[in-house]
Amino acid sequence: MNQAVFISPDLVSADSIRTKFSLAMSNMYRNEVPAYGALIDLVTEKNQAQLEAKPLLRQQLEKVENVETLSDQRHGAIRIGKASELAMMRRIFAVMGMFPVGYYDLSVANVPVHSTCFRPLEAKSIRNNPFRIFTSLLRLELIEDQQLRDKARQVLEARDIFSDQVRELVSVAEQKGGLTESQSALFIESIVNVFRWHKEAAISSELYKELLAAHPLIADVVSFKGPHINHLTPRTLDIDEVQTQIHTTGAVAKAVIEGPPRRKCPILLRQTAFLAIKEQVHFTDTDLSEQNIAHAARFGEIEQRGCALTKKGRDLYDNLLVKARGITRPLHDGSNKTQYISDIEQVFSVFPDDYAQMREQGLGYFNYSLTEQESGDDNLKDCDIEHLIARGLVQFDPISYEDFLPVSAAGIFQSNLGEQGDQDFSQNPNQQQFEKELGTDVADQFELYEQMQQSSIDHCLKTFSS
Ligand code: OOG
Ligand code: NI
Repeated sequence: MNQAVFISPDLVSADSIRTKFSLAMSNMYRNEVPAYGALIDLVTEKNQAQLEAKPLLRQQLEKVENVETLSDQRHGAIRIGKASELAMMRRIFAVMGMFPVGYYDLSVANVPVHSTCFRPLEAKSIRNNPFRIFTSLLRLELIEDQQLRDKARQVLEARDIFSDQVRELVSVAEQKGGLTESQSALFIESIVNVFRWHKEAAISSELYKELLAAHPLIADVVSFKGPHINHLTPRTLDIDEVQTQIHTTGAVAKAVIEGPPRRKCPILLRQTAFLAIKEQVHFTDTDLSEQNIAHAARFGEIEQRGCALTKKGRDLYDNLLVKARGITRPLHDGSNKTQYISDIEQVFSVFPDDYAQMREQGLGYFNYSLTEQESGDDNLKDCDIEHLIARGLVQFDPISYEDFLPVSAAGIFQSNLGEQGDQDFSQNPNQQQFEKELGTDVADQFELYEQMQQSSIDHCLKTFSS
């Protein structure tokens, strides 16, 4: 929308729609995948125990976020099949205050998709509710077998994953600048329906097997009538502890935690998951009573987030990760897990595990705020932020990383895809094409963190300059 629209007072905020949507997704997924409900309960219980045992941690968290909703889920993921679906997703997520940030090329990891993360952009909206959706678009053009590519394209071209109600409500929101309470309830209900599981496949079991052989991910996207949410992810305060307990949900834990090793001062994002459950699917050529093909797609994940890194910090992280994985590549069966953990910890020992040092070396982004200390009568008008910190008037806290990590995402994809199929995909980014199909450019994560940091600095300086 280019024109300024008149926002009527009976419209609800995009943040509140996102919050209700996240909750509705959680309820739907708990019902459909009971192990996910068990995982949320486990995470909630462990987070509660941490908060009770560590009042200091609670205090720190309260400064930057809403502790009441700590154990709510933080992200989910969908995989979609064609450009028009991606463009519509962009419009849908915008109604909930979620905008595309970052471009992820997963072909490097032998997964034929490229992705973005739809998420809130501003500190205030993130604090209200950080829920984000990792959204991947299948890249049919990467399938070598032309016949198979054409068959898959035909199936996808024929499908329409959005109801008329979805389209109408999105148009209303765009025209009016938002939705009323009752429209938003209808909107959430109709969007949750888009992401439901469909037991009845859109294709024959024969085509399913062909697609599966090409790549399990292609089968997952093409076979179904809609882009089922493939996982949701609550946030844990101690991912190492919860990892050892995932089996109590009745599911099987992924072998290793993705991302940086355990640290005193967490950085970026650590994730682990339970492996996808196998679900019976009815194909167009199978009798409903003949249930012999089980598809593994839906799983549950947990995440622990830490400090967002600057370009310099991120380059260091990426280099250390490559080095660690060069020494020991973690195997899916977990057989070299102990070795991998010891190697990655060793390699990362050069990354300072201290926020003050990370800040001094320009590795992380921080939020600056005033301390309780009185400034006295001194004239601090032209002081810079370092001086104010040295005087104890300003403090800094890490800005939380809100995005994803491509190597970790690939690890999550792969742990659930089983055998990788016949074809090797090689690195093949095409951000331009992705943005064209999305209908807009994706935002740059570094710019967003930089702005958050700078506005906190400006706020502090302004206080002393008047
Ligand atoms: C998405 C995997 C990426 C994460 O947490 O890194 C992701 C997928 O499997 O579709 O969600
Ligand atoms: Ni995930």
